[in-house]
Amino acid sequence: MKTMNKLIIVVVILILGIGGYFLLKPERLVQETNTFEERAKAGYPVLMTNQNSPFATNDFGIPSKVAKVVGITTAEQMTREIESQKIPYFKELGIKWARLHPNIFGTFGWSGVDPDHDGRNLDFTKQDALVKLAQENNISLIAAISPLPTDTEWLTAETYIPESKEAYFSYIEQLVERYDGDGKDDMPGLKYPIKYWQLENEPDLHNKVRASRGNANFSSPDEYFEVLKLTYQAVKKADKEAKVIINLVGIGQGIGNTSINYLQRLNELGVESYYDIFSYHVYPQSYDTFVLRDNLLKFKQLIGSKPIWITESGINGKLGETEEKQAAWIIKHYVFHIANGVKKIVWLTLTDMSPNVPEGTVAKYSGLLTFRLAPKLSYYTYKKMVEVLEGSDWDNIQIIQEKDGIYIYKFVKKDTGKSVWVVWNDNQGTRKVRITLDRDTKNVKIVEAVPKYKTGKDVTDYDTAFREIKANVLESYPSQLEFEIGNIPVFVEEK
Ligand SMILES: [Ca+2]
Ligand SMILES: [Ca+2]
Repeated sequence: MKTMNKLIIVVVILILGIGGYFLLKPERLVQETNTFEERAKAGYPVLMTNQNSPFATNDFGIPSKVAKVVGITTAEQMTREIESQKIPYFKELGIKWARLHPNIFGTFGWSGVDPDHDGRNLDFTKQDALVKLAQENNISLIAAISPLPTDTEWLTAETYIPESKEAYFSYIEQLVERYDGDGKDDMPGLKYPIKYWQLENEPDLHNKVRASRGNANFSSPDEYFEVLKLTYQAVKKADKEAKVIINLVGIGQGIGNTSINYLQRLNELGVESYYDIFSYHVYPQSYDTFVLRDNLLKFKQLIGSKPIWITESGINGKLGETEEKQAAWIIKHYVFHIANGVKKIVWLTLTDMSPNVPEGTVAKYSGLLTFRLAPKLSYYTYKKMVEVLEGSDWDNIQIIQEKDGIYIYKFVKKDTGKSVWVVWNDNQGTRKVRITLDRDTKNVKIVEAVPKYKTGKDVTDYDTAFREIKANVLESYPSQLEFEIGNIPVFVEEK
């Protein structure tokens, strides 16, 4: 703090009494505290206990279509619905992050807070309710910004680029300012600020769909870049620390190289100066790890050193596929990506989609619960995964093996220093694997990551639902562990 400023504060405080201190404190401190730690000490909002957890789901808000069907029109109704239908599962699964899609009821997209699009008199009633509900339940939010937030707008809008750039800029600036937790114009009672803002959901897919209907420019890379530049500048103006996330639909799912071509064009335009985190979606039509690897490498080649998040993911569990396959894939998907540098992975949905959704819809059966809220095997596997891996040192994961269809990774728990290996086998039939234990490891427990039943309905006791595997300890130093593995991933935990 400059001496002159200090002097002015002291003088004002002397004149106004202690009220003068509170009058001046927020603004002064805001200017000078740049880190979360400093702000915590200064008594400002912090969200950082959750910060590094990679486990997230998209399913905290209510999709606007669903809200319409069940008749939700107010913030109170929305809150009650989320409290009863979603929060209990977030808690039991141990998930601390939620990403808010732009199409939810109470969206952070432009129409959600400023329906007349003039950048003035923003109404945050529904957004505040979402933020309050999240922080009361120890959930941190990733929100999506969009010039066109509703389901139908991107299908029919004439232009993607905001008519008034000033109004759009003002919407973003006020939005970010309200939830950044710097003490200036914050939501009253804000404890967990929003520091991650994703611009738009799958703009490349929107472009592809609109092109097929005769408007090839709509949401093109050039248009997205235009909006991104505005967005990035407005976000940073309100909050230097905030991170801007760009998003693409991903590879596969019958959309070929749409995302790759789109990203190449964005790169030509100079996109790297206008985002902090790259994100894409993962809905493969294969349960094999090499597909995940192939897609990740393709994107990595195009984004330099930017961090990567996966902001939606799921696997269909197509009709006729087993619950076991879906559950096993969750482990492969999370562990492979986390070990290869992906910092957050958002699971699309807690529950399967409504029976009215057409068969073949890419994520219809990707829920952890059935549409009737019965836990599937994947529910217990997700819970187990969070239980075993949460609190790992995420910057210190060893890739032991990624070849011959065998994948072995080693995590270290930050609080105890104990190791956890995750192992799976993508080959048909069983394979023998060997892992070398740490020098001081005495006991390990090997547990399958998927319950030993056919469906989640058969699981009556979580604690005894997972099969333990016996291993041979080979005469060597450090000890080696040898065991057989089929198509269910296992955790090897140091005890
Ligand atoms: Ca307005
Ligand atoms: Ca603020």
